[in-house]
Amino acid sequence: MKITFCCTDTKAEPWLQGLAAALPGADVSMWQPGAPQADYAVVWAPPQQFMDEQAGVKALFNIGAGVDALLQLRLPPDALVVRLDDAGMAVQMAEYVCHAVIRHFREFDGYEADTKAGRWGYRKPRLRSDFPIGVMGLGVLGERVARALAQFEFPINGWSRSPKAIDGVRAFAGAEQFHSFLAASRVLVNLLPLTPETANVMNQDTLGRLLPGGYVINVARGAHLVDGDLLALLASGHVAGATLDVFRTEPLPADHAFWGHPRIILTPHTSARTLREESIAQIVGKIGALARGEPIAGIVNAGRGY
Ligand code: NDP
Ligand code: OXD
Repeated sequence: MKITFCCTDTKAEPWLQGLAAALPGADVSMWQPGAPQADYAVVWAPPQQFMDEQAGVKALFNIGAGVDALLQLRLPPDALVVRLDDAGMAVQMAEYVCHAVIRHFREFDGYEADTKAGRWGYRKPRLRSDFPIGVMGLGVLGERVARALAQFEFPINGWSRSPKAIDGVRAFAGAEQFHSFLAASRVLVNLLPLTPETANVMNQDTLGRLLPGGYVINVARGAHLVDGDLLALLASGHVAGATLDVFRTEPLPADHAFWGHPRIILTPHTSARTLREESIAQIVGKIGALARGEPIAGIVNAGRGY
């Protein structure tokens, strides 16, 4: 069996070694233009030339959960597109979002500023019931995040395409329930895939529907958020602050207004990192299942975009 590896911005050697160790007998190599046809491909943002040359692969294993970059390419018509399905990302996402919510809700930045200035002062405790949290996207990551937040006894709303039943989560579904979902939420967490339907989903109109003093946590993709609309809502006070992990252009350009904004916390696309060992184990397990003709999780529906 031949495995080709073509991942931009990724240190290839440990992946090649890990895949080779987990698939004894397989020929695992880094893709180069003109390389022979492989059976399976492990990819992250490969060039179009890779797709054109490797048109006979049976499956493309994306080493991330989001496939928006991959689906912009012309893909081999018969190849399965398989995304990472948790592989250690869900717990990281839950940590990140719970941290962001609690930091805001408990006003830890204010306390830090106070204590740095030598001030011993109390703030009036906020009521959890005043901080309903809306989680957009209740898939592998969103459901885990919603369940983790529910453990802290916040009211949780969840929004997805199809209806869900998750303990502790008030579920909304489809375009027709989107506005009610927003109107019932003060904190908005984005865990949608980036598709033509979800691009720019956080804009002046939608963020304007959150309860006043809203808080925005974007951990999905930068193109979900209209940057200027968030800045305007921060300036008007309708949105109190934001924690942003993803941006339209990454790295975030040095002159972008988000840098240094007093009410925006930034991180460099790090809320849930791909963990190599877990990911290799998952991909190798799926290659084995496909070879045995068994079903696998994480197959992308290209028409739906995720
Ligand atoms: P899933 O595919 O498991 O879940 C997607 C969810 O979004 C589903 O609940 C789906 O609804 C819902 N959804 C999709 N389209 C719509 C729509 N038009 N309206 C309403 N709901 C919709 O994805 P994951 O949870 O694994 O990942 C989510 C995203 O997180 C990834 O696509 C990626 O962009 C991002 N990500 C970011 C990382 C980071 O480090 N910042 C790391 C990993 C992922 P339904 O269930 O009904 O299909
Ligand atoms: C992913 C990501 O999609 O890292 O996995 O953003």
